Amino acid sequence: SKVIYRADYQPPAFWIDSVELCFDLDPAKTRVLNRMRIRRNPDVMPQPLRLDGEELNLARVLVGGQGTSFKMEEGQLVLENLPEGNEPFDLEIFTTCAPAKNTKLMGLYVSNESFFTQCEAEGFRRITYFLDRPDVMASYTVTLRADKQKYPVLLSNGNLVDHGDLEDGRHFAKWVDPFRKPSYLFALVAGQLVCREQRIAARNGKDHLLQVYVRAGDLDKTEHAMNSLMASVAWDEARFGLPLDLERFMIVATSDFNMGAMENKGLNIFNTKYVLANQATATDVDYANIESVVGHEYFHNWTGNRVTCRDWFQLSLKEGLTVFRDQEFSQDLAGDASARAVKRIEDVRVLRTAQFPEDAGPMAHPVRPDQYLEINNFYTVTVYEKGAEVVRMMQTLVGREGFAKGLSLYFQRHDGQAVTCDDFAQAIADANPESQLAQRLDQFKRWYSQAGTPRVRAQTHFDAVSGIYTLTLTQSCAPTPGQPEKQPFVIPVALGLLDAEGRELTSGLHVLTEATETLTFPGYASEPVPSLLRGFSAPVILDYDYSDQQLLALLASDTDPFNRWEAAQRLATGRALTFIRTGSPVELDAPYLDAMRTVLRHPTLDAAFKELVLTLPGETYIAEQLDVVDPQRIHAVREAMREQLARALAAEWEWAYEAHKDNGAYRPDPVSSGRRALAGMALTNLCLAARSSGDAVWPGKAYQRFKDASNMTDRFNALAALVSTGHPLAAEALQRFHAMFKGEALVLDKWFALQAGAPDRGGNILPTVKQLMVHPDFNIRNPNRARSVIFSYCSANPGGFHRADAAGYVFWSDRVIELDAINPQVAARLARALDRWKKLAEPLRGAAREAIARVAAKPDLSNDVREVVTRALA
Ligand code: BAL
Ligand code: ZN
Repeated sequence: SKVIYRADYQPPAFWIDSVELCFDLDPAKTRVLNRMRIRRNPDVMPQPLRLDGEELNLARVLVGGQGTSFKMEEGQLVLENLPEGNEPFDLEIFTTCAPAKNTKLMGLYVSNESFFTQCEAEGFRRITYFLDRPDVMASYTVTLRADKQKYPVLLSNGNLVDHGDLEDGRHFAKWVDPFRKPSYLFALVAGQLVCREQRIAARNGKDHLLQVYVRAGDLDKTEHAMNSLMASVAWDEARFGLPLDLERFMIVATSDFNMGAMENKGLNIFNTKYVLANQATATDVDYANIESVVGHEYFHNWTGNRVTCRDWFQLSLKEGLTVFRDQEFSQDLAGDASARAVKRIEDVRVLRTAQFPEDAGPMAHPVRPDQYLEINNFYTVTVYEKGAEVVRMMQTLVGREGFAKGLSLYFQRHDGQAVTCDDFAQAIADANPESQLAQRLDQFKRWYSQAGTPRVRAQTHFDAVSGIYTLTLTQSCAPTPGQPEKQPFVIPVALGLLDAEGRELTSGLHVLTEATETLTFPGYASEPVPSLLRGFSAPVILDYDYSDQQLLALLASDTDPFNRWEAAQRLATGRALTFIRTGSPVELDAPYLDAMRTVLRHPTLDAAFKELVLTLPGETYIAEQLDVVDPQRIHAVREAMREQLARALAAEWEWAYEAHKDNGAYRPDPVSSGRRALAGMALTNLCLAARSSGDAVWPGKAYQRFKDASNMTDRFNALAALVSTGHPLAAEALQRFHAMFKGEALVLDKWFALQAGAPDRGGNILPTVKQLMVHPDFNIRNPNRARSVIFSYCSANPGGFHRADAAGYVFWSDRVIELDAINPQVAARLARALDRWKKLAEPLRGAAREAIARVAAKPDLSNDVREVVTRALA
């Protein structure tokens, strides 16, 4: 295993024009016959053919129907005696593999007695020997043969061209994909599945068949996924003129899946978590996630599949762009400006709590990385979410119309090709030659090459005599691994100025390109209030010494809803940091509490927006603002702030609960889910206030609601209110919940996660987590279940995880090592939980280092985990 560098990219020495795959499916031993039509790449010096393969048993290799000599080198099958010249030739490879033993869930594996595949990034090589790289695009014909009773449904990419019975109770299906594709988009599914079908007519009148396949018994949970798919098809046509190019589009759900979902051409394979929903089992958040992931995978059909990546360093070409597209899709579906802003705030929250720490830690990498040991480690929030922000900035710079034009040019130029991030940026710029993007394209592309989160420091000055207001913006970016110095970025800064009464005086977009720039605004009688980085117009940290007065003014009346929310975040963060740094008692002041009260009672603000404003910044976000981190102290301060908000606003919470608790028939739309979110938050606050007063009424009401709720959102929120406030009724409610949803794996995941993520009281969570791991329903091999317990504790419960006795870290290192032997991808994700160990206060810092070193010292680690721990210790 060695480090791969972007600079070393070489085009392939051979092309594979077509592939005929024939599978005899059997869990213990599946036979794979692979017939390829291959030719030399005339642009590359003649050299041997090196095919990737992993954990395969090779039975036979034929060239032009004849046996041939071959050798194995570094796991690759090397063929030297191939026909010379540029004529195509046939290569036939016969291998077997063992899907039932495949616990990595990469390549061909068995889940619930069905077969599934996962080939991105490098899983196809676990199915057959191949040029397993995205710039080799071939036409696929796939024949599946299997026992008909056990595997009645046989699916692969494209169109079903033939099927029928065979001897011995077996049957077959033959699929032809009309589009050339890279191997990572190959898929097959075989098993006992049922499906929901929908026929749709596209704008051009063409007929399409949409299908959602699930296990029998889950069909009543497929309506929302199907609706989301239909909405996705309509949206991509309407917004970008991109039609569905397939006669048949299938989604299949599996409960064993490393990622969220996979965009295989015409045969998307999904984690059940992002398909299955009905009101009894799924929350509003689940519904929203399903909509966005179904959209995401569908949008890949153009951005990823029709135009794919030249190499894996270009991953953000498809991922950043497709995340941007799914974010826009969700916003467009959400409706009005307020609902759009709510979605934007949620996206920014993810970016700041997950990506900013990544960008400041040992795994920091550019949106287009320069090197990797294991590509699976680079399916990151940087490549995805920061990549989406980079695309969003392009849209901001060229405008919505200009961006759509740029995307059209991109497809006009590159349809059917494997290309680079440069090609994408060039197309957007070329379609908008007058734009600031086009004029500063090279500088803009530093967003692809430079890691780290830029800081923009704002300083303002008001000259009362001349009436001139000046705003000075200074950008910088801290060093990241391998990048000691950074050049200035192109930073679109949307801004506005308000007067003392909150009226907007001016607004606009300033594109910051120099290290420092000063803007002057003449003609003001009094000092305006600046509203900076509206809508979070760039993925940067904005440093500005806002006064409380300014923040209260922005919260009350900024025309930009994002910055209204941001003002509340700043008010809360500033207070939390003061309590943490000074150790002074947590006492929230009247102006802050009054402002929160006003928001909660506000006559026109939406419930969803109120819920976001009243949610305190997360512990991880607060930790990022500190140089030295004591997670338990952060947790204690945040909890104390929460409790004060609960008590001081008790009357308002009661009003909020009563006013939002009843919502009629369940619908997961933004308005009613916002109301449920606020009602749930109110209930938690009322239980929290009851804890200090000893009052039993609200916990009783929460328990009652938990029992009576007609949907999972209300039921789970009530349960969480009891669990998170540590009320004695929680135990009973948890037991009841488990009994109610015994057969519902995704609901049990919630049950596990709620307990593993609960606020720590005197060190009780780690023992709880250990108990959960011996529960009969726990299974470490199932990624969703492992995440629900182990990740909920190690990655999402800092107060419980960072224990002074280091027992959390010992648990972590044991689990990383245990998981690595089963599923390196999942293990490497868990390994990231200690990314920010260098910031921890002693003795945590030393203990964390020791735990990482303990993992690193283990022989035979996967590349996945080795890369993470090596970088952490560097
Ligand atoms: N391509 C991997 C899963 C996704 O991003 O859609
Ligand atoms: Zn994706």
